[in-house]
Amino acid sequence: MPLTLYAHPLSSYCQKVLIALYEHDVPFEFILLSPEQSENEAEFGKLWPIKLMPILVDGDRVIRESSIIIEHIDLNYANGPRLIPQDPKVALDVRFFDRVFDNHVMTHQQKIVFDFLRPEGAKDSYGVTGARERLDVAYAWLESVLSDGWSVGDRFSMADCAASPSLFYSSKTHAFAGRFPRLEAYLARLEARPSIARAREEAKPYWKFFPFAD
Ligand SMILES: N[C@@H](CCC(=O)N[C@@H](CS)C(=O)NCC(=O)O)C(=O)O
Repeated sequence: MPLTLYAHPLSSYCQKVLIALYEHDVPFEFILLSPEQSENEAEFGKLWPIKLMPILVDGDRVIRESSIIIEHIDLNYANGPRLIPQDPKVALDVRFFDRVFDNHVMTHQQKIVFDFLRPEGAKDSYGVTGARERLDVAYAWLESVLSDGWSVGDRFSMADCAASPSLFYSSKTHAFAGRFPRLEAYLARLEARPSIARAREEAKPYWKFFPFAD
């Protein structure tokens, strides 16, 4: 039975999973989640009442949470080098960096975007200032640990799938160009990767909906 991904091309966490699917060249059906496709949204809500995309349906299994989806793809459909290395110690590093990009970059950059979308009178400038401060701390830490390769050594991994949308979007919401050269160079390497370029290309028709689009 083919895999089915419920997602939207502009969503950062969906891009994270799309990159993994493209890395392994896994065929799947894409179900677009958007207000215009209410039947898709209704089905999605039944499969995952928390309603955070993406989710992957594989036969009678529903897999939620982007990192778990990538682990599932890597475990069952790997086609080429694994995104979670089989050496458990290296795998732990990959999972750690995956958490860093999700929790300490993506979360704060999303806070800035969601606050921008709030109506006047409901904005949280204190929270946004804190998010920007935390991003600067995360950027500085990443700058101090990143090498000239990927997040974990010289092997592309799940951590890089997470890094790509996190850093791409945060570079728009809270710029690091000119301040953190290693981070900037790492994002450029990510953007040149074919799986990532493809995900980015597919998001282009929706780019106008991103409030910090340039
Ligand atoms: N921890 C989740 C986060 C997923 C997430 O935040 N998805 C966003 C899109 S990037 C979403 O569905 N937002 C819809 C909403 O907040 O209502 C994961 O890793 O899959």
